[in-house]
Amino acid sequence: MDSTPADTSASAETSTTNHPMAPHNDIEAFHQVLKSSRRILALCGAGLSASSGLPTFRGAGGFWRNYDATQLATVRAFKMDAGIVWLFYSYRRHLALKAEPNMGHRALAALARRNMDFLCLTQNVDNLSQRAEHPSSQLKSLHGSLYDIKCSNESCDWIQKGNFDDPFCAALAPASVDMPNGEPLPLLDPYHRVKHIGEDEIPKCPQCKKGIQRPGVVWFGEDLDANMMMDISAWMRAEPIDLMFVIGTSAQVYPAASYIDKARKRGARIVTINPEAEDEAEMYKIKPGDFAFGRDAAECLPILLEPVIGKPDEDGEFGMP
Ligand code: BJW
Repeated sequence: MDSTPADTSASAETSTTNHPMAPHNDIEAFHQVLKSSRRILALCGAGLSASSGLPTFRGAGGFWRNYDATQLATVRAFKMDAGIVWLFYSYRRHLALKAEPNMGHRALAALARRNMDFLCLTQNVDNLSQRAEHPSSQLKSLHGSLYDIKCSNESCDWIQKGNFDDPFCAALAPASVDMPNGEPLPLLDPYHRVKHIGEDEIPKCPQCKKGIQRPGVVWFGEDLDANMMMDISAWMRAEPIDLMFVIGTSAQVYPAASYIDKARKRGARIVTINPEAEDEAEMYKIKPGDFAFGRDAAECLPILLEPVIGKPDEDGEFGMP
């Protein structure tokens, strides 16, 4: 049990009729709220996978070679240089294949197995929640998957699910190199020249034979899957929401971030888990009745969810309900 001293800030002391007073980082108080919560939503971001060794998008680690990762996640970048964008995604496919789901992924998966009314929205494309055996009906991958492949021709609907080829194709082999003794991968050094990869070296779409294959992720300016969005809206409208977890996300990208306010309007108390959550600049986001834990998600989620999922066994498994 955490022994963090009770917070005495103004926001933590505020209370409303619906939300009894509780310090924002009081684990005992959070456990009481969790035990009385049935409909639970989560929004996850790159910080959930940080402890598995996968870089986040913004802040430290948000650069790949000398490119801003968010600038590479665009149709424009792919049209300008499909080869460099594919190298970025091939590297991330390789890294995520080697990574292991952490205790945060496992704890959320265990919560889902125990509570059919828990829905998890993940912005992550790394497949780690799936590998932690999060039930697929309770997991919505808002931004697609590194392991889905689509056609770059907007009028072609070809999609291949679950392609784990590593390297994805011969030209992308430099992104799948494992260096001895933890030496840095030459590809990551911006001063290391990489051979230009032409579009003719990237596999063509087998259906339309016009477009080249591209990662099945959602880039800026692209719509999220319409059926998935409708499912999420239906879930949110069906009944009030008791609690929403906001885990390891900067909540800067829409429509993902908009689910926080939507859940709040449906009655949810918000619990944020993010090392920055208790920074002074972030405290204004904590409304009366909310919780915020400025900690690593992998370390914190098992503690927060313990009243529902129990303690993990020696293999780090929460077992079946
Ligand atoms: C830890 C930790 C530890 C570290 N434990 N935590 C409304 C207003 C304004 C703009 C828009 C709007 N609606 C739509 C837009 C446009 C745009 C948008 O949101 N722009 C913003 C930049 C303002 N959105 C879109 O274009 C979306 N499409 C869309 O809306 O279509 C309709 C439309 C089209 C055109 C115009 C208008 C509407 C699509 C968004 C797709 C985002 N795609 C990416 C790439 C996916 C593929 C890939 O992975 O490469 O998704 S961008 C990138 O950001 C990726 C992420 O999923 C996403 C969110 O990032 P995330 O996960 O929050 O990561 P970070 O790095 O930002 O934060 C990590 C956090 O973890 C930090 O806070 C750390 O502190 C924390 N952390 N260690 C816990 N151990």
